[in-house]
Amino acid sequence: MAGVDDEAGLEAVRVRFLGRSGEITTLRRGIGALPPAERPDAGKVINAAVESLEAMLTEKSRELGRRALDAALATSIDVTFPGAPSRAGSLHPLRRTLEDACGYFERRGFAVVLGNEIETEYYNFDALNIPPDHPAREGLDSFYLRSGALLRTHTSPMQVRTMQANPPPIAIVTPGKAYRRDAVDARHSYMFHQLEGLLVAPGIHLGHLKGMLTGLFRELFGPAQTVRFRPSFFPFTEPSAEIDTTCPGCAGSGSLADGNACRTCGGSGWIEMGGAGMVHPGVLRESGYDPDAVSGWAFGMGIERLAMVRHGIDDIRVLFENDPRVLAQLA
Ligand code: 2NM
Repeated sequence: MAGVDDEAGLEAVRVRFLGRSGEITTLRRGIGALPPAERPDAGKVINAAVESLEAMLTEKSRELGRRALDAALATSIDVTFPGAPSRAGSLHPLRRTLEDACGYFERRGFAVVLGNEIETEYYNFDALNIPPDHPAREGLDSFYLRSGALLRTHTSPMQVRTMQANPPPIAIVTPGKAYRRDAVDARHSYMFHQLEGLLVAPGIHLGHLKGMLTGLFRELFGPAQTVRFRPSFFPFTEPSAEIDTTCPGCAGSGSLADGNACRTCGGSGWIEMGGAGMVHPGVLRESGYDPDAVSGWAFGMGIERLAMVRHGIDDIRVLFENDPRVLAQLA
């Protein structure tokens, strides 16, 4: 029985001993030829042999059945087994911040305008009142193509293009990629995402922008945000300002609960989010608008910076490495 490893082998054993001309069957038939006194004992011995053989055959048959089942399970799919739960994906934190910021402006009547990342020097610089000797124009600061075109250094070219194609009033935001020849570190990347806004109509002033930005930062960072303008300079705006908002890391106090200076804002209570100003009369004129009839504000900020402040990220590279474990935390 030890050598039997399939049902056919088992049947061969059964036939050999218990079949019609099997060894035990033959012995049993021989009982009638024995002297009557010996028949009962011979019958008992034979019956015992049959019983024990049948028990062995049954046990062996069960063992073969178990082995066949194990082998079948090892190579087949158990459709009743619970599946591994599928992980749901999520929007990248940059995309979510971009969509939330654009949504804020769209709900207030602004149109979202997208455009080419390859631009001409005219739209990227000249039309924006950026002089020929400006450092941004040098090949060291911007990516030029052999054709003389370049990767846009901001999304402002789309704002000029939109003004040239549409009479005032105009209310747009232009989110998208911009490129500068910066070395990559915790705060810089050669590619980043910009959100620029533009509102041109009769009587527009910086107070309108301050109100819009206050609402934007409250939506992205929390209800206690305020906005501060600091004087600055850009060729395409006059006057120009840096945009600060209440530091969400210390609620504008500049210090933490333990008495130490807030590390997010360096203790000032404010963080810089971008630049802004009243669109320069020369830019309006170049766009076909009359600077005596309309005025407009414009602003620009980095979407990476917005997302970093929003999520408490201190290194811009986190947003480009796309480690799924990090992205899952930011979902
Ligand atoms: C900024 C800061 C200030 C800006 C100006 C214009 C345009 F096209 F209307 F002239 N678009 N964006 C602007 C103004 C951008 O980024 C820091």
